[in-house]
Amino acid sequence: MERGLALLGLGLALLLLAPSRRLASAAPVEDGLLINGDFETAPPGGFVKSASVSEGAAIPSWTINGTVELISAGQHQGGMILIVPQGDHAVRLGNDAGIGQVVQVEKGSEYAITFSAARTCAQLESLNISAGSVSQTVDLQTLYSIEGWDAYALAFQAVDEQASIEFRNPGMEDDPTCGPILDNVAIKKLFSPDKAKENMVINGDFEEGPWMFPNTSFGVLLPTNLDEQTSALPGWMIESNRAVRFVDSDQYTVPQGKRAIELLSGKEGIISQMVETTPQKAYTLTFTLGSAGDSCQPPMAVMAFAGDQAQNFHYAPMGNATSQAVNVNFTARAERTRVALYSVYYNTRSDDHSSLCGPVIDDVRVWGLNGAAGLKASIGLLIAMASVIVLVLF
Ligand SMILES: [Ca+2]
Repeated sequence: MERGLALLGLGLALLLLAPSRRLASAAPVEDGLLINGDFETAPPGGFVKSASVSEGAAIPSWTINGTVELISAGQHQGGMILIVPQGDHAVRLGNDAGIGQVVQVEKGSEYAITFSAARTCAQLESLNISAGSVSQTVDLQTLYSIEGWDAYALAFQAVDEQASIEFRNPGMEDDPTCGPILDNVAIKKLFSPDKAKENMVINGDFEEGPWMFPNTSFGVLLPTNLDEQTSALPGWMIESNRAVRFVDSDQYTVPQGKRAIELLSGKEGIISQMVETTPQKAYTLTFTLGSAGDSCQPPMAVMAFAGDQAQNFHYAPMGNATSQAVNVNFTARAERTRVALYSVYYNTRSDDHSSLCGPVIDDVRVWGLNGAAGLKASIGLLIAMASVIVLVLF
């Protein structure tokens, strides 16, 4: 009898333990759209077609705080049609209102959040994003594309097994319906690529970065990020107050691989990296300078900094090429050397003068000139091949 009770107790204990164990071992979030990250899942009562602000309306999979409204494509407000970046629905955040979702993550790992945002009618519109280790406010004043919305990305480090991702409108407008619009929220776990043996630049080919939806045509903007440890573009910092654009080969002309960076904002969009160097040693910085194939109006040029050298390069490819290789020689003065690039001009597209564009950069490398091991290796290979030929012939 006692044994029976003990077994019953054990069974109950196991039953009670089971759900919490399952919760603790929940799989981390997968790369891509968050659950209902596009706000296309209908709320319990269905989508309501009206411009009225619905206080506390339920939005599946999201928790909301303050006045958050589900808006529909084609919805009017005053004399303006509200912009829905993707599909038929998005949300608009009222004064001091927020929306959030908790995701399972791997503690210590870095993640990038990609989202689309549009402004409505406020004078100074911005969106605050907090997740894990970061809280950052993205300024929505500068419109980079004529569509009226842009995709942005920023990174955070997971400080726990769960991360609460929250978007908040920090504004306090007289008209509470003048808040930013949010859509298409996605996540991607970031990997920092290993440093290649003969290239001191990490992620110099820009192949690692935030999530990009395959069918969005405007790339992803990377706003200011002065923390090289937690960057949506691993290894790189985005200096100054404007964004650069992460582009992919589905929509743009990319010099190498699948991804590259388009420098959009003149001197206000600088990307930089501190690379390891040996003092007094000679190095060369090389990169590919190209056109994104987005009808960007010339002239296009890039200013490149490497240590104490600064040089600008005009985009002038040979023949039908869409990119050219350029290099800057420098002597390192310290154990870390800053490499930085920005666009010399403020360019816009020839087909619409409102969308910002600029030169594309890719395949950034820094290597030591003294120990040109790569060159030695290829010479060695050539000698070896010549010897084989000589042996075969004679
Ligand atoms: Ca690339």
